[in-house]
Amino acid sequence: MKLIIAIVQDKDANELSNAFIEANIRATKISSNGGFLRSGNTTFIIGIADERKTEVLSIIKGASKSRSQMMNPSFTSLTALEDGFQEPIRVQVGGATVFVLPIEEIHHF
Ligand code: 2BA
Repeated sequence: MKLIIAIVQDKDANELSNAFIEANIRATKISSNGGFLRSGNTTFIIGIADERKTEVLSIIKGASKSRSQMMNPSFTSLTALEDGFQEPIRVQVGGATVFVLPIEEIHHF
């Protein structure tokens, strides 16, 4: 079995949840925050049989769009704060960041 951890943008989370339900894929949804932008994103945890890994990845890929977002650099560095106002910069976010790990054991008690 595999543990798939997928970080997606909040805007894509509902479509992805629905796609998982439709495909009978069990997933846990966690509200999370990006360390860089410090804005909300959504993390899905999915435990899945090895042979369905590709299917899950393709569902995630299909639901996750890449978008650009403006950010204020002064939120990310003290030096920038000391230097005063800096122009907002455009950051490309997503589609999805996905980690695939082996599962040693799975129990439902
Ligand atoms: P954030 O950390 O808020 O990052 C949002 C976007 O900002 C990233 O999009 C990337 O384009 C940019 N970015 C991140 N760190 C940067 C840096 N040090 N310098 C310049 N630009 C930077 P994505 O790469 O699509 O990542 C989207 C979200 O996925 C991230 O939100 C974070 O929550 C998660 N993520 C991405 N890579 C990760 C990793 N290696 N480990 C854990 N979480 C990760």
